[in-house]
This record gives sequence, structure tokens and C-alpha cells, in this order.
Amino acid sequence: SETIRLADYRPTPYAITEVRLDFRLDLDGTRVVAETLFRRRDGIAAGTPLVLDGDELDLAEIRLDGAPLPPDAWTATPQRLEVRTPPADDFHLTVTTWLDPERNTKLMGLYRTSGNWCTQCEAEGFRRITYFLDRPDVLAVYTTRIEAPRAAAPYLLSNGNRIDAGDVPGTDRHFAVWHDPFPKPAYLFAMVAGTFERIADRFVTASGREVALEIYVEPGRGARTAHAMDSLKRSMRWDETEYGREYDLDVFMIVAVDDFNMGAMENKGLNVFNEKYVLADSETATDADYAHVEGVIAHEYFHNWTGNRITCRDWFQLCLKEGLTVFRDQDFSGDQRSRPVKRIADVRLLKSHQFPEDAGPLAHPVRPSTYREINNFYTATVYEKGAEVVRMLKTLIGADGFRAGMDLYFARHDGSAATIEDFLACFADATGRDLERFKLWYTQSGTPDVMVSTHWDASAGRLRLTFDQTALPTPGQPVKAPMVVPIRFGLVGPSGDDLAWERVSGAEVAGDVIVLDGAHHEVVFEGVTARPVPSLLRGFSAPVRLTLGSDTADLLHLMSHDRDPFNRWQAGQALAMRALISGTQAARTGQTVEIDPALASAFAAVAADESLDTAFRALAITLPNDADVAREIGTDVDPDAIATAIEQLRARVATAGRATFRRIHAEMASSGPYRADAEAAGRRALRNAVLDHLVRAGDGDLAAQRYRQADNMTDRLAALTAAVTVGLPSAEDLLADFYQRFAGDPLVIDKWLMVQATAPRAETLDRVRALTAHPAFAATNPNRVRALITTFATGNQTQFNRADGAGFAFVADQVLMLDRINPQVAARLLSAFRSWRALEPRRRAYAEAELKRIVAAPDLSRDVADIAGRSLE
Ligand code: HT7
Ligand code: ZN
Repeated sequence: SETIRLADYRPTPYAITEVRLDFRLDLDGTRVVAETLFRRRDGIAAGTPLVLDGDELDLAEIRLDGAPLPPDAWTATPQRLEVRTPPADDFHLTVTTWLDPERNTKLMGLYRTSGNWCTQCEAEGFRRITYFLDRPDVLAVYTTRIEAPRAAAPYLLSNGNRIDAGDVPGTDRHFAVWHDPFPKPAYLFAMVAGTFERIADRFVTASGREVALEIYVEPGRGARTAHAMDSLKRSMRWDETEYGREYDLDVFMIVAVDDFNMGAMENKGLNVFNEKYVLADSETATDADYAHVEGVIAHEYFHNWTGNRITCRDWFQLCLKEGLTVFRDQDFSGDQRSRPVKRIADVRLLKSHQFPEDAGPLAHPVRPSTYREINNFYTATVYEKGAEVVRMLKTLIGADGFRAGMDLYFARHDGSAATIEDFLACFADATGRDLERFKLWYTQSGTPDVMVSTHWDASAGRLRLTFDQTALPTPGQPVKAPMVVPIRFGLVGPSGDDLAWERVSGAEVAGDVIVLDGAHHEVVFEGVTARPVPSLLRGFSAPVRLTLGSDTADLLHLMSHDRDPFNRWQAGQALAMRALISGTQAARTGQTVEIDPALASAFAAVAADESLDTAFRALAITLPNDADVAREIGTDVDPDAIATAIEQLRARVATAGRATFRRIHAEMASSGPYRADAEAAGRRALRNAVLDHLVRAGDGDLAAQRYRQADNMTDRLAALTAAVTVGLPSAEDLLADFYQRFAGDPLVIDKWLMVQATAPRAETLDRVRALTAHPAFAATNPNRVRALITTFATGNQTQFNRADGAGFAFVADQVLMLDRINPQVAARLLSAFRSWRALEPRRRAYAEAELKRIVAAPDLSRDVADIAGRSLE
């Protein structure tokens, strides 16, 4: 299929200034009349053909300036409409299309979900509604009329402000008209109609304007929206205080739906959400779910400025809105709870999702330069690495420079479609810093490796740090240039305090940041009064792989003393990782390795350190998982050997810490009724982290007991997961109880599916296969597919990567089946194969055979063909 290239970007010959849409919804189909006002752009020859995008469209009628067009003046296929010689500079095209939302299982364009009508237009879904210039640099003002049977759709919603509504005389139908005064690209259009429970609130902006806030959910679920509404109000206030940005319409609406391809969608004034990111109460949502709801609500709200008012010139610039908005939502969430805990969670996500992507066949720059299917570029690289790049920019220019650059960005580009060059120019102009080399972060793929060696000269009080930066080739980029890498650091002294120095030379050092911008640097600190342990990359200040030859004693020192909590956590993980890598090597040859008792007891010590935040202690005693170890090993990976090494280390840590863990388990028990706040959530996190260790150390009964006593989902699910993962005798009873309690609540049943899909046991594949026929599962619902099948493929290292290839064969079958229903969901599932080349030869051969089987299958979607093809390149 056709490759789209950034270098080929050209503006459209015609602009669209206004769109009038008329949706006539009926139970057996929908008629859409789209009246679009085109204007020929300056410098374009009169009569230049007008070519519009379509996708599976059924055209009923076409008129130009109100009159039917002669048959020889236009051609149309379901994918394209061409008007040969448009007659004037300005003209109206009126196009009528017929849609069948009921049969739209791709969930792009207009579709039905739980009896309601709903649209999803990003990235290229609007062309499934009508023929259009469906690209983000075509901004227009929309007026939308919706008409539907009142009984089927009491609520009729679209972008902007509602300007009219009423009954259609003599019928059982009603209508509403919405007008959005802000010019927007088609991907931000939305229309929703149906039966909902509506929860209303209000927000008064900093300048005193009142905004109506409305959340629409399935009837009966309204009580579960309190946290979402509260998160929305906090997000609105935060954007005012941190960025000086107010909301701009009279109403902000969120609609929660059950069938949804992604997390949520930032349509102007009418966000549509996967209900997973709206609904939360203590009985059905974990503390992690609460945090996700808050983060996604904030993310979509923040898009109103970073994405909607300033949008992307083309889809290559996707990170312009996504990376920046993820950066903003991460910062917001850091402000709401513990900043270090949030940072650790974000870095874990980056390392588990983005690093493998950047190290495999699907690697691409934060701003790609080619694509075949844009839906395949909503990736961890664009989102998570894109956020890291904005974070580094802020680190380099400081908080004030960053805010000045953002202010300039809003001032220059409000109401238009921008590029990464436009964005960077604002920071360069606001601060005077040259960002030319920094821009490589947007254009060069792959994770840089930074090797550090340390030389301490006690007599001279001099520390020399040598940095070498390299990067492996990635698809299409055989040779890499050195990047700008900000390394936040401290020199940790014997007492644990940071040591001062008198002079430093060899690289730019601004405050506590060393800025590398070449392949090799020697940074020399002079006037250091005691032997320092360098703490480098504090707060994970750059998305690089840092290799530091520190010895175990230095890492133990950082683990217990570093004043940077991120690096305290990191030191513990690095120590555990070393033990796991040697344990894996030993397991492959049938040996066991001795685990340093100091390491095993260091985890109990950090668990017991009351000077630390409870949520942080929970993270600090959570050992790296098998995907972490596989990523670190990188080649010739044997997941079974890794699992053996992890079991051994866990057993040692659990045994060494048993007494401490039991004490903490008792101390962290809650005394009063359930509370959702950060402090209570931190106690639950720590208690459940020690529970996991205790269950592995033989206290299996504790899991069943905790499950039965639980008064909230966090505790209940932690106990169930421990029981199922370890394979306790009680596991089956607990699973049955869980199903009984929550049958009829699909979001909770997703957890039940996930727990089973992740069990690291040989029977799991058969169980997952059987669950695909369970009444609670539906291949048409992306949440169900992700809970069962994607979780199996991405969250169960030993069983997806089974040595007999059966895990790969199952997932490949599912990909082919799902491709007929929903190509986006199928393609995402297929990307679980992205690290196949890192496997040991036997597994690698099985994975390759399955990828080849997929590539050879007839009638593949562009989505799946693209991922499978690139995976094999
Ligand atoms: N901007 C949105 C990305 C998106 C999407 C959402 C729902 C369904 C299909 C979609 N394709 C792309 C979500 C966000 O990043 O905010
Ligand atoms: Zn987004």
C-alpha cells in the first residue's frame, strides 16, 4: 500500500471555511447531508480538481451550489470523490451519504454502542461519515443538526454550544442544533445520541465565566462519576494556574461508552471516553484505576489548548499534541499525589513499552517521516518518549524559559495547525538557546546508550566522569548522531548528603544538570572533600540507557541514602537486575546462583524505612518482572530461565524479609472505613506489596483471608492476583467468587479475565482459549479483547513465548480473526510480537513463522499488513 511521506507535504488547493452537517438517525440507518463551503487558495489555478477523501462511503446525492452536478463533472468511489473543474473561487458542495452504524465494527466514523450512536474521527474517521478534506490542516467552523427518534435518543450532542432544539412536528422525533465557533479539523468533530444518565456540575473560570460540566454515562452508573468530575475540575484549575489557560466554551461534556478503540478522545467540547477511564468507585475500581481516570481526564482536557486550539499541520506532527499533552498530564498528576511515585510509574511505563519498541523492528522517530497507516503511530514512542522530549526541553531551559516558550507558542499559533519546528522556534526565541541539535530527539529513533566510567583521585579531591554516547541502528537509520542528553546528578557523600565541588570542566554543567551533546565527554569535578558516589540521571532526566560500573556497595549506598527518590528506587532495581541476569545465566545451565544476603535484606530495610512515603516503599520492594529482565538481556532471551531466576530471587527476598513483611502487613491494616486519598492508597499499596512477598514465602492462607475481608477492589484484586499467580489451592474458589460477585459489570469482569490471562502456568493458554467462548467475552468489544488476549500476549512472558510456539499461533489466529472485525485492535495485538528477534533461536523461528503466516493471509487490513510487514523487515 501507499507510503505517505512528510517530505511530500503540500497544503490543499482548497480551504474549507464552513461545514453544515445534518444527521438523520434511524434505527435502520443514518442519512448525512454535509454542506461544505470551499474556497480556492491563493495561487491555485481556477478549475483545479477538488479531490475529497472517503472510506467505505455510500453516496446518495451530490449538488454544487444547490444544483445537481452533471454526471461528467464528477466521479466517486467509496474511497474518493472528485469534482473535475469546480466553477468558482467559492462554492458549496452538498453531499448526501447513507451510513450503517450498526454494522460499523471498526468503531471509526459513526457507530452504535449499547444502543447509542457515537462518532470517532481521529485520525481519519470523518471520511467514513462524508467525503471531506480529512486532514488536520483543514480547519472549519461546524454547525451540526441531529434528528432522531426521541425514545431511542433523548440526548443529542455535538461540539460547541447548543443553539436550537425541539420536536419535529407530527412525528415521534426531535432535533438539536449545535454550533462550534472555534475552527477545527475534522478529526475533532463528534456527535453522540442516545440514552444516558447525565451528571451536571459547574466550574467558574479564573476570569469569572461559568462553564457547565456534564458527564453522560449508562443509566445507573452516575454514582461512579464523582472522581471523574472532581478530576475534571482540578484539571481545569491546574491549566489556569500552571499555563494561564482557561476553558473557552459554555459547556464541557464527557460521554462514557463501552465500545471504544482507545482510552478517550478530545473532541472539542465533547470528549468521548472509554468508560474504563470515567467510572470509579471503591468496590469496582483499584487505586491504580483512580489514578488512570484522573490522568486521562486531565489529558483530554489539556488537549483543549495543546491539540485543539493549536492542532497539528499533518499526522507526522502527532507528537506535537500527544507528547506535549502527556507531559502536561504527568506533571498534573505529579502535583496531585507523590511526585517521585508518579515519576517512577511513568518511567516504568516508558521502559516497558517504549524501550522495546525503540529496540525492535517497529522503532520510529518521535516524529516519523513516513507511514502507511497512521493508526499504527499512536505509539509509546509518540506519546511517552514524546513527553520525555518535552521534559528534557524544560530541564535544559529551566521552568521560566519553558513557560515563556509555551506562552509564545499559544500567542503565535492559537487557532492554527503547527509543526515541531514551530514549537521549537518558540523556545529558541523565548530563551535564546540554539535547539538545532536537540531537534534530533524528534527525528532520530532508538534509545541512546550512555556508558559512564568514574575515576576518583582522593589526594587531589578530583572526580572524573567519562561519558560515551552511542546508539544502535534502527530501521531506516543505520548511523546515529550524538544527542543532547541532560544528566541530572548529585555526588553522594559518605553520610548520604550531596557533596559540593569547587570547579567543574569538560561539558556544560548548569546547576545540577550535566549537558552532553557529543559522543564523548570527560567531566572533571575538583575540590570534592570526600569520596563521592555519583548519582546520575536523577529523576530519569533523559530517556537513555545508562550503564554505570558502580559496585554493589555503591548501589546499596544509593539505595539507602540518595536524596533523589527516583535514584534510590533505581539503585534497588539495578541491584536486583544484576542478580536476575546472573540467575538467568545459571538457570540456562541448570545451576543456581548464590544471592547476596545483603541484597535480600536491603529490600526489607527499605520496606521498613518509615522516613519514606508508603507508596514509594511499595515500589521499592517490587522486583523487576520478567519483561524487564528480558529487555535488559536483549538477545537470545529464554523466558523460562528468566522466570526461574525471578522465582529464586523472590523467594530469597521473601524469606529474608518475612518477619519485617509480616509486621508491616499488620501495621498497614486500615482501622476505619475505606478512604480513597493518597495516604490510604499508599498504605494499601505497601500492604499489598508485602502480601505478594509473604504469599511466596509460604503464607498462602493470607491471600484467601485478605480476599474475603476486602472492602475495596484494590485489596480484593491484589489478593486474587497473588493467589492465582502463585497457584494457591484457594485460587479457583476465589476466581469463582469474583465472577459471581461482579457478573454483569463488564469493567470488573475485565479484571477477572486479566488475572487469568497473566497466570504464568502451562494451563493458561487452554484457559484463555476457553474464555474466548465465555459469555462475558465479546471479540467486538476492544476492552474485552485487550483484557483477555492482549494481556496474554503482552503480560504473560512465559506463556505467550511458550517453547512450543503455541502461544504465538493462538495470538496470530486471534489477530486474523479480529482483523475482520476491527483492524486497529488487531494491529495493536499484533505488535506484541515486536521483540521476537530478541528470543532464543527456537522461539524466534516459531514467531517468525506466525508473522509470515499473517503476511501471507488474504485481504489483510492496511493496519495489520503494515505491522506484520515492518515486523519482518
Ligand atoms: N487523541 C486520541 C487518539 C486517538 C483515538 C482515540 C479513540 C479512538 C481512536 C483513536 N485514534 C487516535 C486520544 C488521546 O491521545 O488523547
Ligand atoms: Zn492525547
